[in-house]
Amino acid sequence: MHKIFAFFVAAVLTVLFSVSVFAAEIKIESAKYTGDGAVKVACSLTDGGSEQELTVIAYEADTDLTNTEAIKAESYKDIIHIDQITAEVKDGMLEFVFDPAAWIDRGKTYIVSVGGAGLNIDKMIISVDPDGKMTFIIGDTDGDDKVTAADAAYVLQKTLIESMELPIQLRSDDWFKYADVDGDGKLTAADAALILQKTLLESFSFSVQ
Ligand SMILES: [Ca+2]
Ligand SMILES: [Ca+2]
Repeated sequence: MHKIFAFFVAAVLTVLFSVSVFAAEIKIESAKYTGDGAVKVACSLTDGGSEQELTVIAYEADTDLTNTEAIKAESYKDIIHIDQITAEVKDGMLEFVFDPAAWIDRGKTYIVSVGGAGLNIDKMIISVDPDGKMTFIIGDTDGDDKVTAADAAYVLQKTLIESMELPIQLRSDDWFKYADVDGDGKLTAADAALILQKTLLESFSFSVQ
């Protein structure tokens, strides 16, 4: 009986161990050039301990693609940074700053890739400058290159809680033009309604487009 119990405990521990090793998911929430040569990255992490070993690679994207295409494309040019760091995890979030060895040019597209043992890999465009190549679709307030009901929900939330930051705010200083889809200079429920309309009717176009 004890043997069966011991086997059962071992089996449960094995499952728990493999879940804890492989279940942690990292997601880059923002990756932004600080203006003084460094890049600041914030990530959310599930199942993390108090610190996490990370592998960080940043590279110049190869082509003239959209943000999503550039991230999907495996081909890239010069690696501008490669590093292994230990980041402190607090409330499921971690932040780190790195200084790319190579100069970051405003006219190019850069991608930061973060991963580690037992972690998935997540990638994001580094926002170098609003005048640079990084652009989003009008109405895409979470910056995933698609206009969905989630974008409308974010706008509605921001009209209710002004201090709330839209995901696009973390990625572009030029965020307002993507959110104020009726172009009246204010962010209101009307903008959210129009974004929702766009998700229902593909042919619908915003007045600012
Ligand atoms: Ca979106
Ligand atoms: Ca508006």
